[in-house]
Amino acid sequence: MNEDRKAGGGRMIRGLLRQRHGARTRELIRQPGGFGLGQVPTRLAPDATTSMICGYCSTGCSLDVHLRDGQAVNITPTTEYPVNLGMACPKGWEALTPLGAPDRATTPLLRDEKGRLQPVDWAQATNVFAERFKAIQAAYGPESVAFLSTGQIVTEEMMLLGALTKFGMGLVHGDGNTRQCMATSAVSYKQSFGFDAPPYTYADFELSDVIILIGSNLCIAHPILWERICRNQNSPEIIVVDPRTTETAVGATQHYALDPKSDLVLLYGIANRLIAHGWIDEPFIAAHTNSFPDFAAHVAPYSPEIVSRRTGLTEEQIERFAATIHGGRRVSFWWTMGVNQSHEGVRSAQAIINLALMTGNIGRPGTGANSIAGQCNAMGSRLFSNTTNLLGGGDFTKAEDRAHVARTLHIDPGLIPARPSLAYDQIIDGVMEGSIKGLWIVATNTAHSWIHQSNLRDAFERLEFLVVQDLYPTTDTARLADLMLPAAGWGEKEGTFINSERRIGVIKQVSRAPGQALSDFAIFKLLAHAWGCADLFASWREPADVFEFMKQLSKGQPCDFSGVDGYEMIDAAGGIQWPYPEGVRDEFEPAERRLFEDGQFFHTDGRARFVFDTPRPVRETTSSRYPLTLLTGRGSSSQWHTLTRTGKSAMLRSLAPERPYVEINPVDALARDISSEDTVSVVSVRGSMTAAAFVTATVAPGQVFVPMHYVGTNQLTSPSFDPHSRQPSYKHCAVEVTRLGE
Ligand SMILES: Nc1nc2c(c(=O)[nH]1)N[C@H]1C(S)=C(S)[C@@H](COP(=O)(O)OP(=O)(O)OC[C@H]3O[C@@H](n4cnc5c(=O)[nH]c(N)nc54)[C@H](O)[C@@H]3O)O[C@H]1N2
Ligand SMILES: Nc1nc2c(c(=O)[nH]1)N[C@H]1C(S)=C(S)[C@@H](COP(=O)(O)OP(=O)(O)OC[C@H]3O[C@@H](n4cnc5c(=O)[nH]c(N)nc54)[C@H](O)[C@@H]3O)O[C@H]1N2
Ligand code: SF4
Ligand SMILES: [Mo]
Repeated sequence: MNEDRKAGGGRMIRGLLRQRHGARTRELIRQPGGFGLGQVPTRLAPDATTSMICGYCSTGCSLDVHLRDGQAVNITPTTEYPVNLGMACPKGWEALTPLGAPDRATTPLLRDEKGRLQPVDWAQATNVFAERFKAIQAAYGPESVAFLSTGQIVTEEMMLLGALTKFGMGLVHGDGNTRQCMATSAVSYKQSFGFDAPPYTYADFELSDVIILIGSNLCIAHPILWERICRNQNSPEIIVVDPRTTETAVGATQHYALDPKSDLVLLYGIANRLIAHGWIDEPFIAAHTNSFPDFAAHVAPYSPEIVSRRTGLTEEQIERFAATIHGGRRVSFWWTMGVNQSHEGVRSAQAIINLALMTGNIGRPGTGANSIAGQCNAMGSRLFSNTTNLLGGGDFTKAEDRAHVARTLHIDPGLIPARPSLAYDQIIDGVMEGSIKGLWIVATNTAHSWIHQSNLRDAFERLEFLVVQDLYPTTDTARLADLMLPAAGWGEKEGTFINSERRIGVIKQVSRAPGQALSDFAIFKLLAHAWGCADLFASWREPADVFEFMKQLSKGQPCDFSGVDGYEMIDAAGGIQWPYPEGVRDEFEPAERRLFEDGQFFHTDGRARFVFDTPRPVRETTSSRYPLTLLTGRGSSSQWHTLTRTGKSAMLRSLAPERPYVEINPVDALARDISSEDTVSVVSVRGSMTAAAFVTATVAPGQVFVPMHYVGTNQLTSPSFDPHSRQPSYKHCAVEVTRLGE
């Protein structure tokens, strides 16, 4: 029945296309998988209820989707899922609404001679894609075309995109929005543990007696994880380290409002106190780490007096922080963008890891040095996007890793580049300098979210061909496209996501994409045909085939999940955390698992490393002209990034201010004669935005905060990057705020 429905839908589309297009399209649509998910009705029974993972944040809640007549009509949170235990945030409840938005892209759009985007059919769109990018490669070399992708499509699609571009189209450079977000965590873990491996399970939120949140506004950005903390029965100490008095800080038992970007100094200062008081786990350090003596020598100068001067915290606060760690039996350290988006994010994240290692707070329930991810599939992109890492967490520069991928995918190893990609900022620089002339952007809104927008817009003007693949032709990036490809969204296709605690979960098709929009998977397949490299992907018929390749690629890696049979098994288990290797199921059975319980890390000697460095100055300090420090981040739990999806829901819109706003301290407001609701201009040396003033003591004097959800925000931000992860430092630049006329 379900198969019949699928075939019936497929027939209809095929009929439609046959009438419209010529021999080339007929040839394309005869290929298996050419047109697939996205256009066909769901495989589910017409009135089914099914569960699937939410398509917004990395928490990875499970949602029950209720169908009527084969179409999803409503959502309730899944009660039996180990992640969300029956809870969901407003975005999850409203997840279907953006799919029905009136501005969904329903056909490919091509810019005509007059500069207008005009509807074209898929045959024309895919041919133009191949012709234009091939012509650019012929003129400027294969590396003159690059792609930018995402942590918001299913892993199977990321893997197909990474393989198509690099093994089929001869591209070397492609990065993703995960660079803006998780690059720092990935590099930190690799250097400290030997693999990009967040060690925790969410139950640790409930098992800790001291929970330390650094640069994380969990209440807003991961509300269900905050709910997990609220369920903790140990009356935990909750420490929040954030320059702002966030919603999370208000809910904490201790708030350390340090000066922006002084985390590294503070964390070294805490290590200094722990060592001075003898509050360290010497047996753990001796058995499972190396380089501790060097680290101890490094932090020796970070006395409370010096740290107090450089962080703005008092010596008593620094002592109390250290004593709280010592007083806990199960101490967990958690961090997000306040740490990662920094000019010294990697060393700051590692300073957190060092505190966990030196106190033996890792590998036990309720402990860990735990990076919380951002997007629903950031963890999938870290392993399978084929950008920084070779598919499956390998290394492009290692011949044996390339051979493993070539063997698994049955391709010639010579097709695999022996270098990783340039990072996002280097790709933009390449566009600016003219070495990159063609760019393909998939599921990210670069023209809003990238740092230092005026530079980005200049760079984009130099592109010869820009392709944007999105749900909406109305995004700031899609408006700049020469070719816009209409994609199916979450709920209109299938595959898997990996959440923050390494749990693989399944996404299903519960709704039909509008018009001619296709799943990203189907679009990539069509483009492979148009490019002439479809043979490479002949056995990649649908996402489930790619999942099999993913399993094989993971084999022997710390993320090995070769023991997972397939989507049905994941569903039945309530998600499965990696590792889950073949043949050893019993010991991998518990629903909640953490890493390093045996004290063995992933470096060849089995030991974790203490990595540290001298703190560096910020790129841009305040001045008399720009006397305020701008912080940016998430504004509310109902707003998602650039608002392309959440902005479509009247309910979600009603939960947050629609007008851009800037939070400013009463002292600074008074000095500028600014009251709440006044229209003000926020100006940096690079650009300006207009906003409503929100006078509030939640930001300290000398600091202001603007949410990232408004397109003006990144007109202000300064192009500063961590040298190891190349992650942008979105949360620090110098601005002035002035009142505009009445
Ligand atoms: N509602 C909602 N939820 C989301 C998202 C969303 O857009 N909307 N996005 C998702 C994604 S992709 C991500 S990456 C996560 C981000 O989740 P979070 O990282 O928790 O969110 P942010 O607001 O970006 O930043 C967290 C905090 O860092 C603080 N901060 C700024 N500078 C510093 C500093 O120098 N030191 C310290 N210690 N803190 C500092 C800010 O004041 C802010 O409160 O959220 C995810 N969840
Ligand atoms: N100033 C400042 N800037 C920031 C940050 C900050 O804290 N401050 N945070 C940074 C961080 S952590 C992140 S993660 C980035 C996020 O930045 P973006 O990735 O640019 O933000 P989104 O709005 O999530 O953009 C995703 C796009 O993909 C589209 N889309 C959704 N689903 C699909 C799909 O299935 N297929 C296709 N083809 N398209 C789809 C959406 O419509 C949307 O246009 O922003 C970064 N920018
Ligand atoms: S917390 Fe995250 S995963 Fe859960 S419902 Fe909200 S957006 Fe979705
Ligand atoms: Mo993110």
